[in-house]
Amino acid sequence: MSDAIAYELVGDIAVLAAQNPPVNALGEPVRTGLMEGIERAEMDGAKAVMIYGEGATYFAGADIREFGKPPKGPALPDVCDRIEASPLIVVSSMHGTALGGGLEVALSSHYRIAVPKARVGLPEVLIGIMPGAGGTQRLPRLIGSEKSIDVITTGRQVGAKEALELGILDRVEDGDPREIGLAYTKELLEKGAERRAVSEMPSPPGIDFDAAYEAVLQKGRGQLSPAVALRGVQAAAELPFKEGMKRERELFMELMNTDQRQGLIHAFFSERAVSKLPELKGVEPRPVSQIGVIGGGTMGAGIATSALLAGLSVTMLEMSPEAAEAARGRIEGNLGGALKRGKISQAQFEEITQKALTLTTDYEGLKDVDLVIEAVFEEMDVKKDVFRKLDSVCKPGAVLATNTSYLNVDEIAAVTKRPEDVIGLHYFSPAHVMKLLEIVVADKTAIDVVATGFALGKRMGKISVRAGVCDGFIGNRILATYRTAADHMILDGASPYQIDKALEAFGFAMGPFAVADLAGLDIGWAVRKRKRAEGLDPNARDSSYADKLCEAGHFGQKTGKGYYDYSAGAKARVPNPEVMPLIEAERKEQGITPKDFTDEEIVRRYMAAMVNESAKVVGEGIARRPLDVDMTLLFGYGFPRYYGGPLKWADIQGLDGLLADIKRYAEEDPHFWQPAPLLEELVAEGRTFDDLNKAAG
Ligand code: T1G
Repeated sequence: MSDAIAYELVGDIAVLAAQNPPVNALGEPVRTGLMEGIERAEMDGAKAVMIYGEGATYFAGADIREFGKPPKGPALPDVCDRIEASPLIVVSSMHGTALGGGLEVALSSHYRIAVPKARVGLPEVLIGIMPGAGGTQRLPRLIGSEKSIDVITTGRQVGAKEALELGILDRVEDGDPREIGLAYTKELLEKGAERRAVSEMPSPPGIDFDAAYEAVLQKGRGQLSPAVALRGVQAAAELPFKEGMKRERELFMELMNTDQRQGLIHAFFSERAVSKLPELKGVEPRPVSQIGVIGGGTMGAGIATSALLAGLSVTMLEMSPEAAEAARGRIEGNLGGALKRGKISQAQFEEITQKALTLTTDYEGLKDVDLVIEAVFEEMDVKKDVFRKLDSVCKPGAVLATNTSYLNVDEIAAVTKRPEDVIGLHYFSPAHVMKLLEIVVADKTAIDVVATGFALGKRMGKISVRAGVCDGFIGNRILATYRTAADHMILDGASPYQIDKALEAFGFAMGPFAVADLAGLDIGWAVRKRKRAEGLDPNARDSSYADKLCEAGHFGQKTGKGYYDYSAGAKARVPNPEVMPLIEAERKEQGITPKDFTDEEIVRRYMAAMVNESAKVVGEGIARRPLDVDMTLLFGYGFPRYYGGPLKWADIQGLDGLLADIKRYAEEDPHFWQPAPLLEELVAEGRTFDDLNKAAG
């Protein structure tokens, strides 16, 4: 008997307990154990079988680590069919998260009970595939086509209460999953309940599947799995069960062979691996329960909101009572959003705003905090002044963090007597919504301060990425490069509107110029002025058309005009007629004869610039691994998740082709298109970025 499923006969009931921590994934030993357990129960003359999970959860799905490897042991659809076909009554008792193949095992049982906190779902589309063990055939027979399309194409988790109302569960009862499972099975036996095979239930009525398919495809913004999964639900309505299962298998294998499956599974494992650094193994973070935030503007208020929602107490320091009150207003506005979305209750809102949040205008108010995050004006002298004051006020061992988005954290640390306590915590606006946190480790930052940063990030629900010190750290440095590639294409003949459209067709929610309008064109203007003041390389291409747009007072959405004219609303995407004349004048001034770009060429250049800079960032050790760059771009810059990130995308495209493109582009502009040494090395050795991820452990 496989030890992944424990077998025990309790009276007439055979109990099968999953023992495969941490999530009872349905790996080969578990599937074999289930097959053996059902057979043994029948041999033992049991009257019923009760299946449940030991530890954190009922089965949380197939073992994703098996994908792409040769199949071993019984296939899950066969295990489900064997469970359902048993002449004994089979009951599943669920807790934790019964997801994917886990829910499919439960659906092949004859009765389903769960504890109130249990959640069920078919999240396969989130990793680029679809239910492949009967979920698209059994669920619609229980809850109908439309509700199945919602559950399956969103991959959302369904709470026990809703699952009961939908008809997925037969009963919800508090208690220990084993106990409530046994009690319910006994009750069914006493009542003489019959086996109840879902596959023998009638097919659900059909709907306009083609219209539903189009709607789901549109919403997926290029992601295939939700729409393909919907065709599985359609098969349940139109075909007998066995044919429907064959159709499900065909569609499942179609998705299993897509690049998007590789990209989404890379994202799944990488978002967990990115915050696990070998150097932090066994390092104790410093205890943090009270934090200080300096500066209550959009960023500071967002950071304070995120910390308050994570159960920390926050002292907000502003320069005047009025500014402090304005900060309180922003924080309460953010919390009001959480209240409206049901993330917090009214009582929690009051507790947070009346007790956990303290305002002060005096640095003394920070003398007892465990950690301070400074979010003041992005100006080095201003930040240095703040850190001198913190150095004199904060208690020994307090962590002193800067939220700077590009300034040199070593330089800031150097003005304190405790550089080992200084770190960068770069949040992304709005800080209580965006999941990315760049943890910028300066030369002298102590290892337990790094561990403290990661512990704080985890507590705030962030995806934390370790970054080294350079201009723009990981994300903004790479952004600056691919944005420059877009600007060069404008000078050479493409329009901002064509570039936005091409990149939105590639999968970005918004193209770079629409994003710039949203963030504010004055930000890019300030960066260009700073870089010119620092001294531009004479070989670097520069342009002034965007500065002229700002000089005319057009900062994007916040002023009503930027690349687009927002008088008809943001969605209308009406080009601002003042833009193209500025661009045409610039081309003439620079003696450029504009050329046509295909959308494909636009995407290729844009991505080549992104990949090349990403390879430099990894090669220089600013990012620990390629997956760190992938997670930064996914969680901070809207990179389409189904590609897995720019470096996963590059691996799938083929690094040799990308390097060849870069070398070709370098013939026109050798300064901008200098191939990354790491990219050249990988191509020469026939290795991939994923090889580096694996080598990093
Ligand atoms: N397979 C393999 N490993 C898994 C796994 C899985 N399904 N789920 C989690 N892990 C690992 C995870 O990588 C981490 O490892 C550890 O378990 C704890 O996970 C036929 C084909 C269940 C809600 O998509 O959503 O069924 O980092 O940190 O926050 O139709 O894990 O410790 O080494 O996420 O408590 C469908 C995916 C599969 C569920 C728990 N199922 N998992 O969250 O812990 S496809 C899923 C989750 C399928 C069938 C198809 C979450 C969780 P490590 P964790 P958590």
